[in-house]
Amino acid sequence: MNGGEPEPHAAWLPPEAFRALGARRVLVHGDGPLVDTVFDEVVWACAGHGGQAWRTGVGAKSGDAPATGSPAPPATGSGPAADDPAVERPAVDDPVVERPMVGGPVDLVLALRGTEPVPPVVPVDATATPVGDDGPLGDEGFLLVRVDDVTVVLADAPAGLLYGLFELVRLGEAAFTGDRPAQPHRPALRRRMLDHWDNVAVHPVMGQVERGYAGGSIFWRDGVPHGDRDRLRAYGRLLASCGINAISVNNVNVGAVEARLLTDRLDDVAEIADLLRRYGVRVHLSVTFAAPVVLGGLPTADPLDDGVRDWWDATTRRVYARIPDFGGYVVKADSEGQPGPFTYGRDHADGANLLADALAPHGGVVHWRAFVYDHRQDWRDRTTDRARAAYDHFAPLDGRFADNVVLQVKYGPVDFQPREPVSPVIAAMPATRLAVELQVTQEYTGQQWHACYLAPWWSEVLGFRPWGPQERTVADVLADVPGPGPGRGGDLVAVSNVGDDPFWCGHPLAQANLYAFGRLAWDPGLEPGAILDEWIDLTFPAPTVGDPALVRETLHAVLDDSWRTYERYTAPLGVGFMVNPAGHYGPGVDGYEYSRWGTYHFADRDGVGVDRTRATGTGFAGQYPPPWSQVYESPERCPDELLLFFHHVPYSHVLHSGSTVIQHIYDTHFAGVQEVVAMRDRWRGLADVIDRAVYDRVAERLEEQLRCATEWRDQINTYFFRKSGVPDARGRRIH
Ligand code: GCV
Repeated sequence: MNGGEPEPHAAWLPPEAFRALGARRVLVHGDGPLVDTVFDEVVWACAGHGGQAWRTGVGAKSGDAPATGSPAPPATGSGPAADDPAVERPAVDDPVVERPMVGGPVDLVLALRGTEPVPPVVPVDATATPVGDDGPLGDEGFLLVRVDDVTVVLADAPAGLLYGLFELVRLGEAAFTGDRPAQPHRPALRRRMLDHWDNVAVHPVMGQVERGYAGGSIFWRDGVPHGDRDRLRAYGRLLASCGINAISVNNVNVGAVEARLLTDRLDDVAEIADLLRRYGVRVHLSVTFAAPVVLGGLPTADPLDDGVRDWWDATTRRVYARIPDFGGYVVKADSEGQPGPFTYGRDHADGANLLADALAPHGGVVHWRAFVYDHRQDWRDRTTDRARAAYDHFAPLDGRFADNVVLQVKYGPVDFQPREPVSPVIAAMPATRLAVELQVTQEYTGQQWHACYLAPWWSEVLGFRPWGPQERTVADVLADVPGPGPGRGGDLVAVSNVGDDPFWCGHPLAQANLYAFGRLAWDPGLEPGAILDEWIDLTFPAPTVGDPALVRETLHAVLDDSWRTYERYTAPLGVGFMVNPAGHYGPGVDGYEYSRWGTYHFADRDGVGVDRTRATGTGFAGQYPPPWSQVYESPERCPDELLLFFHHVPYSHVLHSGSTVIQHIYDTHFAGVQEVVAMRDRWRGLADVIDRAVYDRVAERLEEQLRCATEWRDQINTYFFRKSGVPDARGRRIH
C-alpha cells in the first residue's frame, strides 16, 4: 500500500519486463541525476533477476563496487524509488574515491560519451560513428550497438541513457543476442507532452478531472495535492519509458483555485516537478489569461499594458527561481468562456507574445491553443461554421508569433471526433511553431468503457500529407523535415487518460493508448500493430501468462480494428457529434442539433450532412491547399469516411464502396455491434490465462461496450429509418 492507496497496476513496466537486463553484468558510466536514475533502475533490475551493476564515471560518487544483491525496493511494486530510505543504493553514497576502472567482463554498458576515460570494457568498435549517420545524437538520442558479446548504449546527454535503457527493456533478450550494428536513435519531435485536464478543487460539473474516466486526479484531491508521491514517481517512470518528456498538471479551464498554482500555490507544482525530474519530464502549467487581474489585483490584463507585462515578467521570474527547469505555460484563451485578449481589443498574437516574452529569458515556451470558436452560436444560422474558426482566427496571424510560442492545434477542425479531416491550420502557418493536440482520454471514443485502440487513427493523422501525395506529412511538419510549407518544427501533445484508478486508465487496455502516444511522438513512423506488440510483450511478459500466443492473438483481435469498430456503431461518415450532450457518452442523435455549440448534422427526410463546400456551403473546404481543397469540394472525390463532414447528400447517394448512404448506415451499425460481440467472446478465452483482476475489469467493460454499442445501433438506425422511410435492404430489425 502507498499511504493507504491501493497498489497501482504495474502497467507496461512489471518487474518481469526487466528480466533480460537484470540478469546481466551491467556497467553504468557517467554522472548526473538522470544517470543516477539509470543506475537505480539497473540496480533494481539486477537485484530482482540476479545480475550485477557497477557505476563509474568522472565525478561519479561511486567506484566500481558491484551492487549485486541489493534488495528490490519498489515502493509501487514496479520500480526503484531512489529517495525511499528503504532502498539500499550500494556504493552510491560512498565518498568519492579513485578506483580502477571496471576491467572485468560485462554484458552491457550504458555510457555517457563525454565522460572520460571511456571504460576499457567498451569495445573499441562500439564507439565508432555508424556509417551513414546523419548528425549528433542530441540531448535525448542514443546509439545502440552490440559487438564482442557486449551490448553498448552510448549517449551524449543523460536523457539519452535513460531512453536507451528503456529501449533495452523493450528489446528484452534480443538486446543480448548476436551482433547489432551501431544504430542511432533520436526522437523525431523534441517535445512529447501530455496535458492533464485535472482540477485542483472538484468542479461542480466536471469533477476532479475534466473528461477524466480513470477515477480522481493523481496530482490533486479536493483542493490539495493528492499526496501519493510513489504514484507520481511511478508515473514519471511510465512516461519516460515511452518517451514522454513534458506534462502540464492542471486543466486548461483554469478556475479560481487552479489559478493560484502560478503564485502562492507554486510549491505544489514544484513538488511534482521534483518527482518527475528524475525521469526527464518537465512540468508546465495551465494559466489564466486574466491572472494579472485575479491574482495580481491589476485593473486590466491587456497584453499591451506595461503594468501587465511587468506582472507577467516578475511572476515568471519567481516561477523559475522555484522551478529552474519549468517548461512553460499552456493557455486556452477566448474559448468556451476562458478570458483572453479579445476583451481588450487585442488579437491572439498579442496575447501569446506577452507570455512568451516573460518566458523567453528562462527558456520556457507558451503553448497557445488554437481551439477558439463561437460557443454561443444560433443553430438557425447556417453561415457560421465552427470548423472554420481556428483557421479564420489564426492563419492571418502567421509570422507574428514569437519563437517560443507553440500554437497548439487540435488534430481536427471541430473537436476530437472519432473521424474528422485533419485541421487545415497545420498547413496554413509556415512561420509559426505548431503542436498537434491528440486526445488520449476517450471523451468521444467510449470513455475508457469501450476498448478503442487509437494508434491507427493517430497514425493516419500524423501520416496525412496536407500538400498531396508527394509532399510532407503532418509528422514531417512537426519534426521540421525540410520541404515546402511550415518550417518551424513542433510538438505532439495529448490530453492524458490517467487518473488514480488502480489500472491508471480505468480500462486496462486503455494503457495501450498512453503507451502508443509516447511511442508515436518519439517515432511517428512506427506501425500501430508493432507498437501494440511492444505493449503486449511488456505488459504481459511470456513467463507471467498461461499461453503467450493466445494472449497476443486475443489482444490483437480485440484492439487492432477497435477504433474502426467504434466508428461503425457511432456517428456515420464523418458527420460527428451524435453523442449524448450530458457527458458525451452514448447516443444522442439530435442532442446537439438545436444547441449553441455549432455541431450539427442537418438530417432531414431527404438527406444528411454539412455542406462545407466553397460552391454552396460554408467554404471550409477552401481552407485546404490543393489537392485537398478540390478533393473535399467534390462529393464524387471526397473520401467516403468524410462525406458527411463536407457534404449534405441524399440518402440514395452512392458511395465509392458501391453502397448508398442509408444502406451504409444500416450495414455499418449492424456490423459494428457484431464486432463487439466478437471482441467480448474472444476475451473470454483469456479467463484462466492472465491476471484475474485485469481479466475481470476488461470483461466487465466489454459487456458495457456491447450494451452501449447496441443502443447506438438501434438509435441511429431507427432515427434514419424514420427520417428517410427507406427500409433496410437486408430486412433486419429496425425499431
Ligand atoms: C477542457 C471539449 C471538451 C471540453 C474541453 C475542451 C477543450 O470541448 O468537451 O471539456 O475543455 O474541449 O479542449 O478545451
